[in-house]
Amino acid sequence: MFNLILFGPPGSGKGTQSEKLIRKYGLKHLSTGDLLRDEISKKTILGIEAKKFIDIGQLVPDEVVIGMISSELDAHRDTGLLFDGFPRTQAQAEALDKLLKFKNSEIGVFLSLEVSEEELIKRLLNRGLTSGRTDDTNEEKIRARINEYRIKTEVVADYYSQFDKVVIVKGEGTVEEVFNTLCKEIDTRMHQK
Ligand code: B4P
Repeated sequence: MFNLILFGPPGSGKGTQSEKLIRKYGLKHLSTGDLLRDEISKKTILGIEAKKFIDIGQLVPDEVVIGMISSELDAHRDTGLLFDGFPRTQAQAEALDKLLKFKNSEIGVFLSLEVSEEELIKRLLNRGLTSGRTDDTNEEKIRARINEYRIKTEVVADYYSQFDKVVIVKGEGTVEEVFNTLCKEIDTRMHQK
């Protein structure tokens, strides 16, 4: 079983690339953003709580996200997993390690997409024109999300680099170009196993 983390700032293309990667490698897609938006649309207690944070560009509290991921892992015990947008804090990374150890599994590779701040803002404002996502509607919220990423999320890459799992990938270029680079990195790591 091969598990991977797709990492990067908001708008770096995690969701876009995940869709293609799960099809190619037969992985189960675990996007905490999608899971949270699903809870919000169903107006569950978890969704109502999460919405307060997402609407102002902040991260949802760790305990909410970790509880949600733990149930998802239980539901997909035997599938290779692609983590998209998770972990986003060091506490989430440590919790994920514990959960995977318990399943006798581990992360195969941590792929980090790099995109300039101006390009991120351009992409998200553009997505906001059609997505209906409250967190994509204006530049101030988008900058708040990027700021959360710099303060709370970037440290997650340092955490995984101590296990020699991190590969930095250029996230600019066409979707197909980025996809081909990601596939090359995954194929190399998969064949090392
Ligand atoms: P997410 O749903 O994870 O999404 P994202 O960071 O906004 O975007 P992503 O990187 O997936 O970009 P995409 O491919 O769509 O998070 C949303 C919010 O949920 C967070 O801010 C947070 O509040 C909360 N949350 C989620 N997980 C959490 C966690 N673990 N802990 C706490 N809170 C959590 O691409 C963006 C746009 O760029 C698209 O329009 C796409 O078409 C375009 N694009 C993609 N690749 C391109 C390319 N190569 N060239 C040009 N455009 C491209």
